[in-house]
Amino acid sequence: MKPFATTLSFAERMITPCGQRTERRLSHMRGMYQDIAETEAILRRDDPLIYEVYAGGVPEKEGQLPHCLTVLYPGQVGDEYYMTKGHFHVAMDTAEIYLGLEGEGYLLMQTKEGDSQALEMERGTIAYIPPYWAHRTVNTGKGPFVFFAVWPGHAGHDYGTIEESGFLKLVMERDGQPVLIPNPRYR
Ligand code: M6P
Ligand code: ZN
Repeated sequence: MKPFATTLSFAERMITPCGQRTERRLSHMRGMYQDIAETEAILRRDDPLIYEVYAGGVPEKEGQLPHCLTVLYPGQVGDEYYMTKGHFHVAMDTAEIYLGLEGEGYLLMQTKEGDSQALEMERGTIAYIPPYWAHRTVNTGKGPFVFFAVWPGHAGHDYGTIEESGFLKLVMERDGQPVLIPNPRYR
């Protein structure tokens, strides 16, 4: 492999050239939002784009540092703000760094032992996700929440655990403000 550089376009909210662009629509997140009836009602009308991920083109291999740009759009399913699926790393003892670039939101984290933490993120926030912590971002702002992420190449994405158990905390709008509440469906 040879050294290379790519361009993070702040205006266009993308990395060029981009290794791979992944689109997550509401239909890819069925059952992840609290209000399942509202999810299905929205899906009968439309399939909104929740977020996009632009990969920087580095292979997910030991020794490498894959990185990407995530653009999480503003919106809600019922009272719950748009969010990413969230994941643990398959290699649990691997960390990750997020750098906030635009907009605002929360970084929700939790361990399999039931510890939970939420960090507020905005432009300039460097958030450190330690080994063993699952991570999900939530957009609580009016515009796109955009952040850059870097993680070890052998980490791998485990989505199944979160699909089954959910996150400990939900980020909901109450009286126009984001509030964190315990997830009644967490298992
Ligand atoms: C961040 C990183 C990526 C991740 C993306 C979207 O940019 O953690 O590895 O893919 O967010 O989150 P998710 O994979 O949970 O949908
Ligand atoms: Zn990760």
